[in-house]
Amino acid sequence: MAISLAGGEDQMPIPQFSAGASSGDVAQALGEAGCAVVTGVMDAELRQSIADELAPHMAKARLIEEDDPTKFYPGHTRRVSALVARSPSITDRLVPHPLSRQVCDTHLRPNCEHGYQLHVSAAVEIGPGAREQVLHREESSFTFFPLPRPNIIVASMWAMTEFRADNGGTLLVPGSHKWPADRKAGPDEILSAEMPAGAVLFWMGGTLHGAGANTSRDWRYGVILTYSLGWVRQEENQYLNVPRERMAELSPELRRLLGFDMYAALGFYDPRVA
Ligand SMILES: O=C(O)CCC(=O)C(=O)O
Ligand SMILES: [Fe+2]
Repeated sequence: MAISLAGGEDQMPIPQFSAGASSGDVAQALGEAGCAVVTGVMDAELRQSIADELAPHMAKARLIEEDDPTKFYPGHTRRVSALVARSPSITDRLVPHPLSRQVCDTHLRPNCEHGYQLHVSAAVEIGPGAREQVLHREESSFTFFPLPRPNIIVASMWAMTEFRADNGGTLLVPGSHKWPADRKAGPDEILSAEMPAGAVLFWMGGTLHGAGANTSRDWRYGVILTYSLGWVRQEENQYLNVPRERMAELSPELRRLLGFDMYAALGFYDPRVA
């Protein structure tokens, strides 16, 4: 599929901010465009710590060598989830990042008075030769609720390396979070979220997006953290992906954010057993 960096004449661009921008402005732009990039929010030291913590897991992750066009995950890619179990730096510094909190406070909190939760954690490397991922919406598990519906998910992608149109940078369709479910994106409506290493990209649960094709020689590396309303089931099963001992070490705030808490009457437990 051809992608256009500038987009068609009528296509709104992906809003871009730098680190000092007001998080309220970022959240507002995200609500309007369905996506937004903020540069300079993850320094080289933090990226290195994350890369070091994940390196043994990435090395063991099955590299999907052969592409199967019927599969959601393209070939020549590597994915590792359970990042709370595997990376203290992601757990402590990215999952509860103030910018993510602000964006989720704006776009999720109004629909979940008792709080939102981590929905998915995944590190994704896109290798040379990877094809485009099919465009999709993170909210596709929740189509039971008719449109227009309250926002259920906010997604973020933390750039460990540069994201470019030629190395598998995430493709986005700005504005598509307000489209009817069956409207298809034309080539002029699909933009690549180009961003330097250390940036973060946010998108709404209803925004069409997917990993781009990698026609370069470089690997594109990003950390996906998505958040959902506290009353829906998490896509990644944190109860099984976070070992009990690790969970016990976390602050009450972080435990709540990971979904290890009651949401009103949901998820009750007996502390004498748990
Ligand atoms: O890797 C990317 O750029 C996007 C991946 C994605 O959207 C997904 O796996 O749900
Ligand atoms: Fe996705």
